Amino acid sequence: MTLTPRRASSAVICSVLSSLLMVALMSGSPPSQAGDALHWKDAWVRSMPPAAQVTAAYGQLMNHGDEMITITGVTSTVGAEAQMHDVIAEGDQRRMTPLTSVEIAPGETLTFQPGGRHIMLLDVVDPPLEGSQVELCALSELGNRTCTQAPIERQAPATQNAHTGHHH
Ligand SMILES: [Cu+2]
Repeated sequence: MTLTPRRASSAVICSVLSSLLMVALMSGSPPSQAGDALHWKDAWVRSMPPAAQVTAAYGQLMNHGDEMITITGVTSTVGAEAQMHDVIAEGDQRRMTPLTSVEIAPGETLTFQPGGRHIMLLDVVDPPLEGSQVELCALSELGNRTCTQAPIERQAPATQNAHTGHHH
């Protein structure tokens, strides 16, 4: 008669222990070197007509590290605010939707490009001239900033390895 309750309580202990183990595994990730692992490539900002207040920035963010990097925001010296946007199809319509965070797996590249994911620069009061450079930074979940100088261009600049599709 005592076997049944004993079994039951050891089963409870076992499930408590395994959920404690789960918590330990999930929160015990080692410190990340995300600040050094992330690199910008081919960033550029679309030039804007004099009265415009909004433009977009593009480029690639490469994760050269061996851990997932979560991008939680972007900043720029142009505009009061920068947002990451995705473009989603809704029937025949294509609509922009803000991205609060984007994960970049080890060895992967996050691409911001016309027609796809892009960076929106909002509330621009003094549009930068074509040919000038502006700063673009990506912020990671761990608080790292990865910045680049992005030229103001009318259209996507030609890239040196556009046809190889291989970086590294
Ligand atoms: Cu947008």
